[in-house]
Amino acid sequence: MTDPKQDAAATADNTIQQYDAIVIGAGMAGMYQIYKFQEAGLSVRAFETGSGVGGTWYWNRYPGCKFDSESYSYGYSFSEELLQEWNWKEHFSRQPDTERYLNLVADKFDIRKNIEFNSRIKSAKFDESQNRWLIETDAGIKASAKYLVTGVGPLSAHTMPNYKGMDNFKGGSWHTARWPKEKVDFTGKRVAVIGTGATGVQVIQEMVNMAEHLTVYQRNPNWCAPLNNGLITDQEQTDIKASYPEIFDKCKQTHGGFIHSPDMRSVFDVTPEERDALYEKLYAEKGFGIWVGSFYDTQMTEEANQSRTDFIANKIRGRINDPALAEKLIPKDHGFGTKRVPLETNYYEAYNQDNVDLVDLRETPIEEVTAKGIKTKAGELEFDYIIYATGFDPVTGALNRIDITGRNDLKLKDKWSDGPLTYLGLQSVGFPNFFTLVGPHNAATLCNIPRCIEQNVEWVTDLVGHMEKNDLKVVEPKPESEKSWTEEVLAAGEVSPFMKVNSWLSGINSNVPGKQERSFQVYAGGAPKYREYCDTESGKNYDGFSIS
Ligand code: NA7
Repeated sequence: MTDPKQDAAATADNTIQQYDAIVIGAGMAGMYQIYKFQEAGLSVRAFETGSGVGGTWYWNRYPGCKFDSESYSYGYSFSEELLQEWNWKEHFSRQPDTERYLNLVADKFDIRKNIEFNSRIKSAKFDESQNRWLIETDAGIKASAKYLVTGVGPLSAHTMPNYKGMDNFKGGSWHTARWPKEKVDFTGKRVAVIGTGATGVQVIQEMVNMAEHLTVYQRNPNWCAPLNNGLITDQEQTDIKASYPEIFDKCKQTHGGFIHSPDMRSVFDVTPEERDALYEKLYAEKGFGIWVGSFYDTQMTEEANQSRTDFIANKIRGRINDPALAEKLIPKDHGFGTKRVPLETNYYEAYNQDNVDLVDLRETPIEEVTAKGIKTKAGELEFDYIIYATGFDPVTGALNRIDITGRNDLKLKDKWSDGPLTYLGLQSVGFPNFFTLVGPHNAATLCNIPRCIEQNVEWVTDLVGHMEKNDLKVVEPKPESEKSWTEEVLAAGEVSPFMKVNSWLSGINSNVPGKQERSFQVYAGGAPKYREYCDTESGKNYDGFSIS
């Protein structure tokens, strides 16, 4: 292993810091990777753009930002002491509490000392003569390491629309993922929110009670379902703490790492009354049950999904006073659950309030943003604030924003220009000793993410341990491994409902050149199957990799 001091002295350019491993990002993946490398005795340095830990839970500080997974299924599972020490306040934790939790983790496991904050890595290049990665930050910091691990997040590269005149707006304006740290007072203000994905839905339902007037600009509606959040009572807290092993065991067995598992009956094997009774029950329960806990085939075929889609459409109709408005909020081009389902609290009821208007961008597209507001062909509306809840350049987006160069000057961006090519969504040929946690083609992106983060990190740490123990220098996938994994990803995608509609899950972002076509960015075969592939690979001594 590298002794940073000795190596720094040995290198010709002693301004280059030397480590065993560099981690990009100090979100939940990066933090756990730092901890595992520390535990393994490696010297590690993480570079993080933000001024604090948390990644997603650092940047997304908009009102209403919270988990859609049950809090106790989302936190780290690796430390029993941490599990017993931390009290989740709500069944679905809000961002401020989650950020506090992640800061506690950073302090408790002493990882902050190994993080360079306010540092964006702009380039990473593999030096074939040394078998080491050289990174450089925006601020000109240079560092070299044997291993480079990315924890950049699948939804961190936020995207703005390309409307004419956006810079001319004189009011306050920002993307939800760059919400100001200081409190903004919306009392008496006119606010516009553009975008109605999971983020837009969360911010709209809070903003309606904060602003004097709210105008929602919706391009396509999403199917939303109730979150049914609540405070965790003392008794529930005790029960949760006593049942963590069962909670995590359950998550391990389900397709997406959630605590909800499908009803193994076919929707066609039950009477319409039994069918609707299950939908009613799930609609009244907490979290994603209505999405992933329904009849198993509702997530498999359009025919099976139809009754659930009709059920939800009727729920929406029942919650909105104006029937014409309700129809605008009901998706007509895809079935329930074929995109990421936003969970909500009184979202539909918000549209019954006098201080809320919906602008349907399919009828009246935005022509330009003016100094005072937003102009469509129906006229100009004036605002004090414009909030962009317009999503992210998915999965490869954050990696593409770094200039990553492997062997023979091959750029990762170029290699993946027609779609990612990976082995297990963790490595790519030509990029030795380089690992992408929650990367493209990885099951973690379609998962209750921390559950899959822990699997990714532990697997990478084991492989690095194997390298160190056997004094090995480089690891990269064999071309045939990459080929067969990529085929496996495509095959799983072909039958996945998520790949049949446009959303970030199918790789679409209308604001990013080159992301207008659906592409297979995620492994849709499920977390258990993915884990099995990874375990098989390590079980056969990493036979799918070239290691030297
Ligand atoms: P999403 O789910 O990608 O949603 C983005 C929203 O912004 C969606 O309603 C888009 O409409 C809308 N959008 C994007 N670009 C534009 C432009 N140019 N004009 C108008 N509207 C636009 O991102 P979220 O942040 O809500 O959620 C991301 C994930 O984070 C979520 O799934 C959770 O897992 C956490 P569209 O549907 O494309 O018509």
